[in-house]
Amino acid sequence: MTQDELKALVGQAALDYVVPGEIVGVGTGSTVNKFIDELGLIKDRIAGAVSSSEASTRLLKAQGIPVFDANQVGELAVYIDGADEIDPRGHLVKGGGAALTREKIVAAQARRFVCIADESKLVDALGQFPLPVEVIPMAAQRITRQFEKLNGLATLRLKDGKPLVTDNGQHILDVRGLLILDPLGFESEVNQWPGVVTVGVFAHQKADVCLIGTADGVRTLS
Ligand code: ABF
Repeated sequence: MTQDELKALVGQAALDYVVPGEIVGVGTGSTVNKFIDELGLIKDRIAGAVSSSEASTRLLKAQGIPVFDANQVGELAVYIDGADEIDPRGHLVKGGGAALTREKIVAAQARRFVCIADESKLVDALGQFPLPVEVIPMAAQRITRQFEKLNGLATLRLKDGKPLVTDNGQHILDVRGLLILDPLGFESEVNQWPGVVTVGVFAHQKADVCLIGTADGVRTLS
């Protein structure tokens, strides 16, 4: 099966975790886009969605699914989102889609975080994928120097030759060369560096269930 078919497989499997009549937390990325397509087919069985990005909001609205602001709703039953890396304990690297801040916010609002991904995302330890970190622009150089002390090489993410600006008006550093053996400790450490908005390690907000698309079907890790 192609990677796209594996993404479609888990996008459909995630429907099993949608609670009828509830508002669904929806992530960002190409795998989640497959889930949004499936959600559109059952839109009459849900109350709507809380979205983690402007991109997902556009796709949800195109499916005729009402989109609520996070402040309009209380606890969500479930949050469905992809990832760039998944370790054996469900700790994630996220942010390849530049939506990590709102993703972490909506994940924190849900009772259950279901991560959907193809098997290429499974790793023994986080860090091979360049770690996304959303930063306040004025702090980028100092944060870059702090990552150098951890043997990390941070580069500013560009789009059309200019610094990418996130939905929150901030910039993204992608950090190469890290080996994150203590995701919880690493997330806590980097989170408190001045100017860091969100670090793309989801350990405090790790996935409760991972649906992994494989050639033999969907593997459920929990
Ligand atoms: C999003 O899913 C991002 O945090 C992560 O980078 C992305 C993975 O994208 P894809 O499903 O396209 O591989 O939540």
